[in-house]
Amino acid sequence: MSLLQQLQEGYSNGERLLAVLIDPDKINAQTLTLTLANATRAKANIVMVGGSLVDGDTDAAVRLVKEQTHIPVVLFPGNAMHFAPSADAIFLLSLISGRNPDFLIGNHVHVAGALKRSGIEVIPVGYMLIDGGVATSVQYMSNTMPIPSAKTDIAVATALAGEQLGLKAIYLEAGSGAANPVPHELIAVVCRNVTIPVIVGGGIRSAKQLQAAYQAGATMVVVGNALEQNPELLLEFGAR
Ligand code: 1GP
Repeated sequence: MSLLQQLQEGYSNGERLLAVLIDPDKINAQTLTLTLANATRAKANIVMVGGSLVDGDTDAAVRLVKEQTHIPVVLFPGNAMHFAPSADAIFLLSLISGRNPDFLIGNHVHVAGALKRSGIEVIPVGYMLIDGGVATSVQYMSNTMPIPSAKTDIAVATALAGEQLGLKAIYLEAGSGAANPVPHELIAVVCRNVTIPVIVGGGIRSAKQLQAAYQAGATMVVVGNALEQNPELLLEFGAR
């Protein structure tokens, strides 16, 4: 079964899927080993590798992760340069909350041939930045404004447009290290209005916040920053 099929099945069955995000620039060998061991114990469904600013070698990071875990690795690219053929799949992000053509289609054109030649699974995702209370790297790097977190009508219309364009999932992103995760109400109203899986990430630091995102209807929740600081947190995320 492809990863997209797993995501869709998770959506249909109301499963609570978990993604662990690894930033290739912040890999510390000891923390990585512990994080991946805990990810297995917490039954994480995927390991995402990437970020909005990656300076190092993404493919080397993916290979390092794959040496240590059987959990599928999905690329989370900040731009076309972050393609790594050794990953199992890529979230091909179209930044539909923004109006920067480079992140809607430009980078995709640059990497399209390499993606096709590699045979990697491509999962087209509508990526939506939601204001998380602080300016985040992804806002700066993409030169786009997030949707204000109280403007649920704009979020719903954007997510619907993404679904109507044929994107296979919606990613509600408060930004890595956000002060506030995507609000429960916004997740809930988006989930009520689309019929594709919703992925939620950014600023999730506790089991309570994780549960809140699932209760609001998220099919998959992404956690990164908090695990860099404390990989043991993953053990609390196992009983979700
Ligand atoms: C960021 O959604 C992811 O792109 C995860 O965010 O690092 O804040 O968990 P955190």
